[in-house]
Amino acid sequence: MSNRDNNVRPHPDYQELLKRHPGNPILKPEDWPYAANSVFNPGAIRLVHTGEVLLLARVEDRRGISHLCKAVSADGASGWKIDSRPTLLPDRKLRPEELWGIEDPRITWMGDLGRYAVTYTSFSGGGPGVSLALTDDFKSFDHYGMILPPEDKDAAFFPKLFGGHWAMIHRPLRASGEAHIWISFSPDLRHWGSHRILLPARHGAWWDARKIGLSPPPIETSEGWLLLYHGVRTTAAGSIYRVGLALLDLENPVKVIYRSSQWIFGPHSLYERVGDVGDVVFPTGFVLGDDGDTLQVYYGAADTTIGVATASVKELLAWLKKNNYLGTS
Ligand code: BMA
Repeated sequence: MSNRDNNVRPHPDYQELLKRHPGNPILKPEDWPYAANSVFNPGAIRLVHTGEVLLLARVEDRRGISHLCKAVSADGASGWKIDSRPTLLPDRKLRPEELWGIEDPRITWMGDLGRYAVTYTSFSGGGPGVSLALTDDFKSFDHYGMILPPEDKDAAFFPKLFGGHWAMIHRPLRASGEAHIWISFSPDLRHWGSHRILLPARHGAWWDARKIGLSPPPIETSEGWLLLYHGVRTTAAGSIYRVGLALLDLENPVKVIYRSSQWIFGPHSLYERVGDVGDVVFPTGFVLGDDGDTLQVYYGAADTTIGVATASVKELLAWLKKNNYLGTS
């Protein structure tokens, strides 16, 4: 542990682009209506019909197996109504690929389908892969099963079609331990192809060397698709999970326009530094405010609790342009 805690602010030269909510962590295992070891890495969406914020949290029990549970709030920070029972449980009989649980959901509203898509990690006997379920109400789910085999995770859909094809970002892992961010396309959400690397991990001492992955689903802005992505820095004391930015072309999302040189958000406060897995901030969801600019970013803190931080899309884009470096070395 370093001396960084809740009371120590970053140097003023570092612009604080993501501002932590003063009530963080906003959701903790103690808040759950039933026994939970940890609640973290939530998918997030603003419900189309009510405007409420819905989180689908990863809940880990004391066997080590995760399931998903929803929490709904009017302002996205307080007054959470949490399901009294798990919302989506792994089912090892019906879906054997969910043997060791389901984790880290991302949610996209698919306007053309009029349904929500939940992409999540299924922890199978052969490793983690990407699964998909569609839902109208977060009560019943249409399961598509595992759509990308192990090892793959950190997947989310774009909300729109590109030339008649759906697009998904995901993160396969190589046997060497290296992991880049990929993009793939599908005519039907079930069969995926045209795979290619979108953002390669950097090399050497970089904050995002060797292993990176998508954080929340892509955010549509007037200048392109804004990505928040996590980089994993391996140190003698363990891994540090931090978050950077990239911007993709609006019409052609395989084209990367900018990529941040520095990270914009890292483990800093005590609840991010200490927990089941210390030094982890892991954003998995966002909602955009009515002003079309204010982002609420939801993240897992130290694989134990859930935090929210606020950012301005305009500020993020302006900063990204000034801190752009597309190289990898
Ligand atoms: C990653 C993910 C997350 C987790 C993070 C830190 O590999 O699988 O579920 O938050 O590790 O432990």
